[in-house]
Amino acid sequence: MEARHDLCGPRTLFTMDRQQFLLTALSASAGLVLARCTGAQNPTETMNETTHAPEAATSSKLMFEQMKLPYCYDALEPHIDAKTMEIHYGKHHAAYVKNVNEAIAEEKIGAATPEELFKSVSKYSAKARNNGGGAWNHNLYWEVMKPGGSKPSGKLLDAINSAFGSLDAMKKQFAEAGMKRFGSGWAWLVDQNGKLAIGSTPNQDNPLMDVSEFKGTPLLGMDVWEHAYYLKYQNKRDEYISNWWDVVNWDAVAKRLG
Ligand code: MN3
Repeated sequence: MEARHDLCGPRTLFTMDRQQFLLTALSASAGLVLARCTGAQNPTETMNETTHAPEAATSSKLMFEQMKLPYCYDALEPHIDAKTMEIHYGKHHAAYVKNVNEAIAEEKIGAATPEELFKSVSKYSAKARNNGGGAWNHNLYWEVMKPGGSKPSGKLLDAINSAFGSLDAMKKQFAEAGMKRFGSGWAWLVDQNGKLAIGSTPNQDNPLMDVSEFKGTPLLGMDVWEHAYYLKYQNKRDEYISNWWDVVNWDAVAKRLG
């Protein structure tokens, strides 16, 4: 496969083992652009074996998967630094995926999809709720970012203007949701039966969960846990949020709106 982007500087061809081949095939089938990163910036090197998708294909049980990062750890710099990305994706997210899959097995959770699990998440353990949210929310977070970002247009921009008056007004309200979330959590732009709305959830909850006060179909999600920004921004969550817009992939948001 020919890389369409040159995000990661000089690189050499690598030999794929079976695992990498499967990941590559999956990513290609999902239409993702594979960024072939080098050395420590290769996200596949930190992926936990238990998080891999091929196992899910052979299991009838629900299994969360950690998406292949479609860009390198340093690709969102200077807004999000490489070290934060490496730890966030390789450690935090990988652990959520591993732990929710453990909880599904331990509690014999019969849901067929993450959405189905979230709809009745109050029936299950804190382990299932926190790690299920963590696994799903971060896949969305990686997906709605890309190097250089993009701009909303068409139907999505119309929906934003209709709900909030303007893109700037929407960004202001979203930033406030992120700032007002005390402690750890997420800010969300959601679709509520055709109307866009903004809100936030604590910890790793999301608007698909029955326990959430704020509900809807997530279109855009911003992680406001300190682990998402502390290395670079320390206590300045407001700076992380204002810089984050420069890496938002509005094309991915538009796809979710459908
Ligand atoms: Mn996080």
